[in-house]
Amino acid sequence: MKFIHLGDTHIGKVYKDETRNDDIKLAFSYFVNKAIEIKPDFIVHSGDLFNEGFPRIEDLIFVTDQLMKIKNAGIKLFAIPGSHDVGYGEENSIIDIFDKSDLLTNLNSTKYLKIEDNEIILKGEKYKNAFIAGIKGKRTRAQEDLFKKLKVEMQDAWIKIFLFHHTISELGEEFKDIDINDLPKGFDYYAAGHWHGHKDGIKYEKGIINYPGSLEYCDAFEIENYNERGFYLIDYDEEGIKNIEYINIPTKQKEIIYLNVDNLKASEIFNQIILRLNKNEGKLLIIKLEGRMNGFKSELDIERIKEICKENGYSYVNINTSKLQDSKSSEKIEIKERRIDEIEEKYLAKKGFNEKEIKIAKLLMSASEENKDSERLLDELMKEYDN
Ligand SMILES: [Mn+2]
Repeated sequence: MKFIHLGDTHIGKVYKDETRNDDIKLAFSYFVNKAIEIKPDFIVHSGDLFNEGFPRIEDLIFVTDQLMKIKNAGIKLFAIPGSHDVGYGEENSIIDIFDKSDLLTNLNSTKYLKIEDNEIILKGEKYKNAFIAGIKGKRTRAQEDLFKKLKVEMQDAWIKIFLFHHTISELGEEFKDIDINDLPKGFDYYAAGHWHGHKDGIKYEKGIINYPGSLEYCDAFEIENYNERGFYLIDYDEEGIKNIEYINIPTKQKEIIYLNVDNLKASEIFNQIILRLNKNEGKLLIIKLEGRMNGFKSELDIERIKEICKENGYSYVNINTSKLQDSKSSEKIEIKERRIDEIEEKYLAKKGFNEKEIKIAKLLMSASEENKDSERLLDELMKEYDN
């Protein structure tokens, strides 16, 4: 018998650039076709099916169509709400609409989850000799309480699967939002979501934890830093897990251009970038500018550069100037700023804020200095908050 594990599909308005949102949908429909071809006994989705709690109608229609295909192929889909689609008030989720229309099973609907004073009782579902249970993600920071109060009504099965949507310190101490030991024990396969990288084979008790990562890159950072995108296919029999395979989702090719602009004028930077471009058919392009340019950032015609990139065939262009300095920022002020920055960081750390919270605070503090537009700031804040 076999099942598929995927997560973080983020259908919706992830990018301002709609071509990327279409790429994300393309990855999902590729997945659905592939899954129908594989014909597993069932599929588990570890959260963030949608990018927002209130998706656009077009996104709802798209997902409905795709889930219908899975259903018509006779494949059952089990899911938990992720931090993005958990819904406001964290009571109901967009996932419930699909649960009620029988296109998926929300493992956290009232049928499976009972919240009492001191206990959270979690029932799972026995299906095709597998026991499947899971706990939803949270929009706010995970309450360790929730996991400590969790009582799973375990059932005997060939394989026991637990779905969750949180990060653990095995991904890096700074990213952790729950302690690995708070996860319920006794499962064979922990289908994890929330972490958009791809990390498999984390050992826990007698089981393993797998993070498939996002099905498509969800921002410029992911394009630059992550390589494989995909999902897991797990074979099992009466003795448990037999084999696990990571199956790739084809994404667009990417190109990253790193450029040191020390002492270059805006026109020279412009020319250097243009020289590095290649004719192509739809590549994703990230341009990272570093160093201190001669002149001012405002002299760089970012929009014109993007236009020329598109003319060369690139389907998506991101120009990262966060490490670009110009003649405005004098050395002395910079050193002073850096020291204040460090002091603020140490102060906040002493106050018991975690790294994520410090990052958000720093973003807010930098907002007035850099004159960030409110939408971009909100985007960055949400990213820090959610991912
Ligand atoms: Mn996610």
